Amino acid sequence: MSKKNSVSNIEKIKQASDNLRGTIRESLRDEITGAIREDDQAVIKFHGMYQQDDRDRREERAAKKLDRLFSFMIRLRLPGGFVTPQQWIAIHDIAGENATGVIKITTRQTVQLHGIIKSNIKPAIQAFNEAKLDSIATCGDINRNVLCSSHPGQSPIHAQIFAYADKISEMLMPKTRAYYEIWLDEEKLLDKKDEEDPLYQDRYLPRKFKIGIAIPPNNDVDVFANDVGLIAVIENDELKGFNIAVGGGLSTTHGNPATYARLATVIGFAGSEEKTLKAIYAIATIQRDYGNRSDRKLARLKYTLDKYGVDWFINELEKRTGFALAPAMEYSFTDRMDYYGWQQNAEGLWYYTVFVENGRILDDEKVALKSALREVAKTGKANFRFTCNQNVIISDVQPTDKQSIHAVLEQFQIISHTEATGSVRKNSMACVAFPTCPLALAEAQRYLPVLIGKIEALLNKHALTQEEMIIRMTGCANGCARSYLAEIGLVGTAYGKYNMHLGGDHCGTRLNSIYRENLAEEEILLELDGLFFLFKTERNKQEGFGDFVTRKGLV
Ligand code: SRM
Ligand code: SF4
Repeated sequence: MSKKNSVSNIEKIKQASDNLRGTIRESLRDEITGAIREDDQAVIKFHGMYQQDDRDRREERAAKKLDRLFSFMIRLRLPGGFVTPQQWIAIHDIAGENATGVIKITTRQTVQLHGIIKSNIKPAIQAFNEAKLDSIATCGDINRNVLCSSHPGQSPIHAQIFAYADKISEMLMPKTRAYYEIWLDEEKLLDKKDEEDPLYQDRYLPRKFKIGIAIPPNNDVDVFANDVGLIAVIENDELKGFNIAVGGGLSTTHGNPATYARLATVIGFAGSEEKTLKAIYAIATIQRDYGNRSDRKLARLKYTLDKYGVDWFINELEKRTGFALAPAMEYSFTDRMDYYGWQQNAEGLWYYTVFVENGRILDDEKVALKSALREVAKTGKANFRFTCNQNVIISDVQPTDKQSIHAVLEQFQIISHTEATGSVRKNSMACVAFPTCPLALAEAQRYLPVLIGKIEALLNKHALTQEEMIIRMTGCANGCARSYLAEIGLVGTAYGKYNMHLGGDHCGTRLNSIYRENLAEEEILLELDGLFFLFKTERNKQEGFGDFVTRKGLV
């Protein structure tokens, strides 16, 4: 049968899964292996978990004729990336008791815990539940964690806009009780009608579905990388509504020219909450009904949009919502960086943004970040907000408590750690890659810190250390650290080899393009040395690196 006419295997698994139950219970009971059954590996994603194995130990274990060292990663659902101090302590403890101990902040404003063995998944989920945390729908063919610009000082109405992340997440949650039955021992549903799902039905979406909300002028969420991007339109501190952008997505596949990164297209403006939510829901239904269900490489909304055309899409959206979007309102982005250090919002509350290299919260030889953040949480005087740049904001601190929180941060050298870090490192991001990501071709988060050190030496040589250059690295072409939106993007092609992409802009409105292929470290540094020299000598005043290479036609 031709690939074109047949649905993919994952589609069959979803439909046969009894609303995402699969045989997960049986898989969990099987003590012979640390893995779960193959079909369940697809189903469990909808519960926010991935089966993985330690890739560093594959060879050694294969030589000993041992099974791979299986474990699971759990990703939390945190719309807008917000947790209370009590929830922070719970995450800290669960990471220590059931996982590797590292709390990994993701590029989509949530956290992942890795290395959870099969028998520890249920205790971990139950402990999360006690802290009012869940991992529902953070993976799988469904709406994922909803992003929102994280810096409360950005706008006096930040809280009002931020609330949309939660509303959208709730609206697009699956109706199945599978998560509650399997992990939280809720009684089995007798009447399946109670979980009928008009949105997802029994086939869910053709692919993952991502939504982000940006509050201009900061595009910290990289709004155009989402299937649906909302851009808040604010006039005189009043929320007028949202520009709606559709069809963003970054992933490509090496050697498959049919795949491409695409920025979302702004299709209009929704001037009320009702219209905004209705439009988002309808967009999800269009993707459900028209998305490609045979080739998963071409199943994201961006391909649906390009296949049928933007005009068709707008028409279809109008049919489904019963109203037309208004013409898009003006907006402008100037930035997408985190505002490190102390900031204050319009209500006078204080926020401290801590630099977390590649989102890895742990105590290491450089800084005891994990202990410090637990100490802060123990005071009960600050919330925590994750940013899409993989950092954490100690937030909502009353002016009267600022000094005591500052003292904790000083005691653990978090202030000096954040202040002493150079701007290029502070703006860099890497995805997880080895040893847990099964798709990694090259290192990313374990290697970028070392490479940045060498790039810093080059910047120093060319007197460019103050530049706010955005460098991002991913271990494969999926682009999880949004490397295609970096000024310098390094995309893994093989172990130790990267494609170099150049020319993204500073605010995430231009994709970069490939400059050189399959470079090893030495070649990367050699190329950058030459480019930095040109940049230093031929740039226009105030011109960013990405704009420079684009103007010069270097890519
Ligand atoms: Fe991603 C798959 C990690 C953000 C595009 N991503 C994966 C998996 C789950 C590998 C897998 O399928 O087994 C990685 C788990 C590694 C591990 O060991 O933890 C993984 N992705 C991540 C995270 C943790 C990177 C990070 O270091 O922060 C990010 C988690 C986000 C979250 O909290 O939900 C992460 N992934 C992204 C982004 C960035 C974004 O959304 O802003 C992208 C590009 C944007 C996009 O979606 O187009 C991204 N990840 C992918 C893709 C390609 C999807 C596609 O359209 O083809 C895959 C592979 C897949 O789905 O088949 C993938
Ligand atoms: Fe894994 Fe590739 Fe995503 Fe990196 S970009 S986490 S290597 S899937």
